[in-house]
Amino acid sequence: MNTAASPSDSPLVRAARGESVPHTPVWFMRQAGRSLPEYRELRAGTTMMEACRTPDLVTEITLQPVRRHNVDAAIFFSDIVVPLEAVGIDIDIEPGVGPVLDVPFRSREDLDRIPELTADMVPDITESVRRIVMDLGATPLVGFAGAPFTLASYLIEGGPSKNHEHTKSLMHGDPQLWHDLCARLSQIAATFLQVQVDAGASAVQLFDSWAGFLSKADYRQHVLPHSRVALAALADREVPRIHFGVGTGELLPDMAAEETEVIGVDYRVSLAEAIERVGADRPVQGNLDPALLFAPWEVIETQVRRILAEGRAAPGHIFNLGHGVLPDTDPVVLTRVVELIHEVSAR
Ligand code: 1CP
Repeated sequence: MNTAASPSDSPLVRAARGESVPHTPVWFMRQAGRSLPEYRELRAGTTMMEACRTPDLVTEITLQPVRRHNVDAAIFFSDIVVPLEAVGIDIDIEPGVGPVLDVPFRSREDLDRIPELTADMVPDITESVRRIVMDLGATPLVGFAGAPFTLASYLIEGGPSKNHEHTKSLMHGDPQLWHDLCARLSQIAATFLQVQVDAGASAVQLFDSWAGFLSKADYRQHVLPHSRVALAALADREVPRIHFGVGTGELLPDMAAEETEVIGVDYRVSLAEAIERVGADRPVQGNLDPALLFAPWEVIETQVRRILAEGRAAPGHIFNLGHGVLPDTDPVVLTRVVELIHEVSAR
């Protein structure tokens, strides 16, 4: 539902700036993907990485949830490791697993093998974004990148990790190499975001999915400074920046110390508590627990109403889940949630 004349005047962008909105805007992390039968059909026979680099597929997959659910934004269909593959890293996205590397990155020589990302390495991303933006009209496209720590974890562990032990061991055992690696990754993340914005994305989100595994001290010293560089690289583009991490309740005040426009909140902290932690002058995004989409409708409705009410304490609220849509989620429920949010929050 978007009656704005242009994406820059859309409810999502207005909420991110703390301006008045006709209703609370909503989109869902992982709204494109396995919860949609039309996605599964389109993806059949194509690897995830191939799909991410094919503008026809990226455009259609990005638009599918917008058409179906009437959400207030599209999220660019790609993956946080796409820019790593684009600079020549041998990385794959395995079905049911996620990003994997045959040879993990753990030494100075490994780092020297990672070049900087330049826009001419990802012409397909520019093309995909341009096509999507043309089709979306006044609905904004959210571009995204993985934050340096989360990207580093995949590179160093060689795939998804429960404990991030090699990553933390390198962070503390060779802080100089850690910082050099993260500096390179923040350049890659920044350029990936800039390419999307320059092609027409109206907002960006930096995903630091695994930051919740860090102590506050490690986050401050070894991680946040690099995310800051990636976020600051967008400052002159004048699009709202959303900074999101999973399990980051304890880190919210530090995340809010950055100049980003919106703080993403995961589902482990209530939105009311999160607003207290980030300060009442900051727009927030979140935070329905994606697992609750499997509960009876009355439960979902109560939670949605509670989150909308709590969100009113912030100058802007973008409704979202506290993490991505789970693959077995009934898409009909997602559409109903969007309707409910639009109805309850209409001003
Ligand atoms: O076969 C498939 O359908 C592949 C599943 C899939 C999809 C649909 C992966 C593999 N990535 C994606 C797309 C994707 N990834 C999007 C765009 C779609 C949308 O949001 O609607 C986005 C924003 C991401 C970002 C991403 N990839 C993150 C950050 C967000 C998050 O969920 O925390 C992370 C951590 C990844 C890595 C990744 N890629 C894929 C998987 C299964 C994972 C996670 C693996 C793990 O647990 O470590």
